[in-house]
Amino acid sequence: MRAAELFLARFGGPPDGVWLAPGRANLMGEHTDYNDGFVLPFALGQHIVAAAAGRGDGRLALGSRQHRQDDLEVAIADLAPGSVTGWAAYPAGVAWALREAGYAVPGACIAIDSDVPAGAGLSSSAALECATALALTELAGLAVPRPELVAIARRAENEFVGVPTGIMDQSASLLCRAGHVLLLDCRSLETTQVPFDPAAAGASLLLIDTRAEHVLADGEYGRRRAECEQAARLLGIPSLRDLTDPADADRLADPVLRRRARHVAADDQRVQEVVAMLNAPAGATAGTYREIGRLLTQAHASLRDDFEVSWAEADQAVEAALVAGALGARMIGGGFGGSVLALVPAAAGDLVRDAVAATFARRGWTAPEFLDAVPSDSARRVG
Ligand code: GAF
Repeated sequence: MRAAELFLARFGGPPDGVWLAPGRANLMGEHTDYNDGFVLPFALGQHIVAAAAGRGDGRLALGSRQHRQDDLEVAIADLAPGSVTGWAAYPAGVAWALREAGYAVPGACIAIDSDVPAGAGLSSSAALECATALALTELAGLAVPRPELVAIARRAENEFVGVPTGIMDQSASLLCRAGHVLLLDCRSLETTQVPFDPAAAGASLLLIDTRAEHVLADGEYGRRRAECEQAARLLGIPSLRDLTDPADADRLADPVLRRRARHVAADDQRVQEVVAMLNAPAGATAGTYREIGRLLTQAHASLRDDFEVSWAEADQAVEAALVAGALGARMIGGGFGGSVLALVPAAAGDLVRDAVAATFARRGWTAPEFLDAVPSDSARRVG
């Protein structure tokens, strides 16, 4: 990517450094993070890249290859929630959140480039926050521990941009390790790196961007959060994390709340099952991945029927992938658009792609995009 060239063109000199932060996919545990539950994401090999230089006048200047018309320059002291909109709200929000956390950010020029497809549900927004957070803190010589940076990036998204997300995406971008999935307990914030290498067992991970753009801010995500909170209140528990048996959701009289609670409890359980299988003393075998595939497909049904966040293109992509030989597949992320993650025997990769593409073509839908998902390292300095 060419963030450094963009920096030169936009700001007239070389950057002091270049940082990148990855997008993420989530193996298991969807809509569990804001219920204090468990998630199992991994970082992708696709990144947001931030080329940046410090400046001492308290101003933040931002440019992006993907949003050329929307350059921005502001005084950090003037930043307040709502004061910046559009893509620049994410990096500006990080400068604001750092300031709110008591860190002095002297100012910076930042040029952004990306190969994380936007709107694909792969957390390009969290990656933008995390690349900015690393650049701003390292330029200012601030040693902020990663877990604190996660919280700062999330605060930028929740309070400055105004999107009520959980903590999964920023955690994935800042804490994941190549060849692993990250087990995150969203209540204690304890993290465990779990070895995850489907290639060693003859399988691979395929992301299918359904090209139905996903928008978290449109109200459905917030509505799901509110429903979960109400379900927990009615069940007399602090959060749905505490519903350890999905069958206990039957105590809820309201059928919608019952379904929401059942999904969350069942997905928390599926996270634990996948982790137990990956950590089995015998190591992960082809059989392990077949079983993980089965759980993926089960999770899709739960997201579609109980949590009701799936969309037509995702349902069809899952179905076509399974018919063509995938071990399992499910929608990932917030829902209502974005991507499907399929676990595929290496030999069936082309068949699955062709089958999904043909299904979309038959329905006259925009052709899907395919991406190999390789569990990769978290955010870092690269120049
Ligand atoms: C989005 C949110 F940003 C995450 O916090 C998480 O809730 C996810 O949807 C659903 O699991 O990516």
